[in-house]
This record gives sequence, C-alpha cells and structure tokens, in this order.
Amino acid sequence: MGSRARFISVLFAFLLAHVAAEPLAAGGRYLTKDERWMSQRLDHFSPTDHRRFKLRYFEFLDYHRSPGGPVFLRICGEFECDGIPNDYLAVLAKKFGAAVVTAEHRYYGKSSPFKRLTTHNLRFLSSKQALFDLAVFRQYYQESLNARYNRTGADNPWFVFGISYAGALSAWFRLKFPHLTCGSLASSAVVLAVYNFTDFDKQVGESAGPECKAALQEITKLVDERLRLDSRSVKALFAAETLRDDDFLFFLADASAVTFQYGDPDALCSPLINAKKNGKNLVDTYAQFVKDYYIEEMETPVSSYDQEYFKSITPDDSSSRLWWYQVCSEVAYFQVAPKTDSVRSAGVNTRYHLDLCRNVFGEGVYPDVLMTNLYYGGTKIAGSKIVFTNGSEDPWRYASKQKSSKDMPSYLMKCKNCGHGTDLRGCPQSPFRTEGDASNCTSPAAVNTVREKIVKHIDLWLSQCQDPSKAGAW
Ligand SMILES: *[C@@H]1O[C@H](CO)[C@@H](O)[C@H](O)[C@H]1NC(C)=O
Ligand SMILES: *[C@@H]1O[C@H](CO)[C@@H](O)[C@H](O)[C@H]1NC(C)=O
Ligand SMILES: *[C@@H]1O[C@H](CO)[C@@H](O)[C@H](O)[C@H]1NC(C)=O
Ligand SMILES: CC(=O)N[C@H]1CO[C@H](CO)[C@@H](O)[C@@H]1O
Repeated sequence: MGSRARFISVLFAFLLAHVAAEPLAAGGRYLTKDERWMSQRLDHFSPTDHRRFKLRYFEFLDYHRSPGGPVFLRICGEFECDGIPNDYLAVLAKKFGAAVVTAEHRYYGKSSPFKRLTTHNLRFLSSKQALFDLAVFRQYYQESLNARYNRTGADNPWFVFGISYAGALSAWFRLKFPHLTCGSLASSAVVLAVYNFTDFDKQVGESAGPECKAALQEITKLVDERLRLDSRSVKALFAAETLRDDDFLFFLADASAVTFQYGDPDALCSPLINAKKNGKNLVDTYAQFVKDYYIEEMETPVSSYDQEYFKSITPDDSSSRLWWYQVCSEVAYFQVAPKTDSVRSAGVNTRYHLDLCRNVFGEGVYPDVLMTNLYYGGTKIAGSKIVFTNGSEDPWRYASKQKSSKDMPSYLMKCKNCGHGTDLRGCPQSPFRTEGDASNCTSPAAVNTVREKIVKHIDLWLSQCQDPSKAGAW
C-alpha cells in the first residue's frame, strides 16, 4: 500500500492506510502481512456464470490453542487490506487461544476481479456478494485448518469481528449465516442505510461543543460567500484549487468531521477557539489546519474528493471509486446538511450526492436504501449474539443500532475522544499511536468497561456454540 491515505468520508478506510504508512516495528503494528490466496466465485447468485477470481487473505496462528481453539474472523472493509493489525483483537485472540484470519473485501486492494473498473464491471461489488465470499472463505479455511491438524469434518468455533462498514458486515454475517459463527462483534457498525444522513452533521456539532461549533459555522458562512465572489482564491488558500466548488465544500466538511470520528477533537477546536478569542482570521486558521493536519499529517490526497478523478476506471488508488459505487448503489449515508443549524455548507445536499452518482457511474445509478434495509433490517436487524459498540463522539453512530436487547447488546463508550471503532482501536486514532491503546482515551475506564463486556459475551457464546446444552442459559 502506498503512502496515500484513503477517502475519509468512507468511514474507516483512512485508518488502515495510515497503519501501512508507518514502519513495521518488530512484532509491532501487524500480526502478519504474509498474504495467501483463495479462489472465489465472481457471482454467487448466478447459476450460469462460473467465472472465478482470487481473493487475498491472511492468517495468524501463534495464539491458536490447537486443534480445537476458536477462529476469529476479522472482516476487512472498504480499503486495501494488507495484513492483520495488531490491536485489541490480538489481545482477545491471545486470551481465547484463537487463530486470527482476515480476508480482503472483493474489488479492493489486490482482490479485484477486474482491471478495468467500469460501471458494468462493478456490478458484482455489493455487501451481499461480499458476505457470500466470507461464508465460502469460512468453509475453505476450516477445511485448511482440518488438513493442517490432520482432522476431517471438525468444526472449530468461529467468531466474527468488524469495524464500521466491516462492522455492519460482521452483524450481517451472523444474521445471514448463523450456523457459521458463534457470534459477532459489530464495532461502530453502520447497519442502517440512510438516504439523507443529517444526524452525521448534527453529531459533528455536538462533538465540537458550542464554541467550536460556532466557529465552524462562521467559517462555513465565510467560505460560502468567498466561493461566490472568487472561488479560485479561496480554494487555493486550502491547496484545493483542483476541486470543483461542490466537491470542495464536501472536502471542507469532511476535514473537520474526521477529527471527531478518529478521536482528535482538540487538534481542530483548540486553534479555532484561540483564533476566535484573539480576533484572528478564522478562515485562514481553518485553512492552516486543513493543510497541516488533514492533507499533510493525515496524508489525505485532495484528489480523494475529486469526482472527476473517481471517473477514472483505472485509478491508482481505486478505493474512492469503489466505495462511492457502494454508496451510490446500496447504502447512501449521504452526509447532507440539516435544514437548520448545520455545521457544513448547505451546498452539501442530496442533489450533490445524486449528481455525483450520476456523473461518476452514469444514469440510473442511485442507492435504494429501502431495499437495503428490507434485506438486512436496518436498526431493526433481527439477529442474535451480536454485540454492538459505539463511540459517543463518532458522527457515524446514528447509523448504528440504537437500542440494546438481550440477544444483541449495544454499548456506548462515552468520552471526549471516543470515536469510530474505539473498542478495538483505542484513541486517539489519528495520528496513529499505540494501536488499540485505551490509555489515551479521556476515559480509559469507559472503554475498558465495554471491553470487559465484550469478553464476557464472546466467552459465553463460544461456550454455547461448543456445547449446545448450555444454550438454555441464555
Ligand atoms: C494423519 O492421520 C492419518 C489417519 O489417521 C494417520 O495415518 C497419519 O499418521 C496422520 N498424520 C499426522 C501427521 O498426524
Ligand atoms: C432527502 O432530502 C431531500 C432534500 O431535502 C428531499 O427532497 C427528499 O425527500 C429526502 N428524501 C428522503 C428519503 O428523506
Ligand atoms: C498518550 O499517552 C502517553 C502516555 O500515557 C503520552 O505520552 C502521549 O502524549 C499521549 N498521547 C496523546 C495523543 O495524548
Ligand atoms: C446512536 C447510538 O449511539 N446508538 C446507541 C449506541 O449504544 C448505546 C448503548 O446501548 C445506545 O444508548 C445508543 O442509542
């Protein structure tokens, strides 16, 4: 993976990209980067199309209590997946004597069935196909474990994990294939496909707090005005003169949203609040932040907001195009400005997103969220043995499951920098520090309490899986 970060509004992509940019310490950021391959069917739902492609996966067996210990499947999402990160999941694996495996999501990274990513060729890119890939992988890997341990027909207890979109896949995997996993952890799982996702911006405002929110709103107003008067100069101020005006507004909105998403609110709010107090120019201050922090430190290429760039069918970093295809065809999560009191520009609206979908992928490509939610249940998902976790400051949290229930407990980690996937990744997550470390969360106890619950659920569900007579205990 190159040093380029991934498209930020795509949930989680950035994080893993950033891990890769760091040097590998001994036994450090990854459990393994040793890639393996399996053959997958291109279209799991066609009786006549028998084409296949190669899917990349990784395995880590050092902690495995062989031969009967559990297997933890860490689902990879909308990004190039080039190893198994060494975060809290590694701690869990050690505790449970589990093997850890992870498979790349079809189309991303090295697991693309096609070289040319035309809209036509993207038609097999969907969460439904990806879930089927995981089911097939699960069986394939179980057999390879059996071969390794010289067993036949044995079935280890499995547990699936995922963060963000992969968190939704984790919940959906347990929903659709309950016979293939004992349970699931769905961390910051965006299980609700939302068309007008106004809660995203609302949460940005809440996470910012009144002072910082007011500053951000003032900046939005000033930039909107300057964009009308002289769009070239204001975009140049942010080193983003290559972007169209509408893409530029989305870029600015995202640059602040991610600091809350990844648990680093002060990096943004401290300079803004200071500037306001000292009568300094707010737009200049924000521009400095965007350039130094978002573009430089977080390594966000401005092109990852450029819809003309997404049109390229052979992009050197294809994740943006791929994720936008999933957004435009299945899940939406359009991060539009609410009607009143928005932080982002009102120019980031439904029209913007729909036009982007049409411009990049062609007429007729738009997300039917009703169908997506009909298929999976949205926040009314009727699964079992799924743990949901959310971070209190994460703008994505309203696309996750709202209510806790006995069969699907949901926990909120509440602290000033609790963001996306904090249970597994710790905080802050940008720029990266020690992975999975909760000691830098403003309330480590908030995170550790949830982690203890996670351990209990895994423990119980694994034991029920191995000994069905215990199922009554639930
Ligand atoms: C594998 O199992 C077969 C059949 O029981 C046995 O003959 C063979 O020795 C075993 N091999 C290993 C490596 O344990
Ligand atoms: C989304 O917002 C647009 C613009 O405000 C509105 O026209 C549309 O009806 C909304 N769609 C849904 C599904 O809420
Ligand atoms: C995280 O904590 C360590 C020590 O506990 C400290 O040295 C470091 O500066 C902290 N990092 C952040 C980003 O707060
Ligand atoms: C949006 C959100 O935060 N959803 C839920 C996360 O989990 C807690 C605990 O169950 C709920 O209270 C939240 O509503």
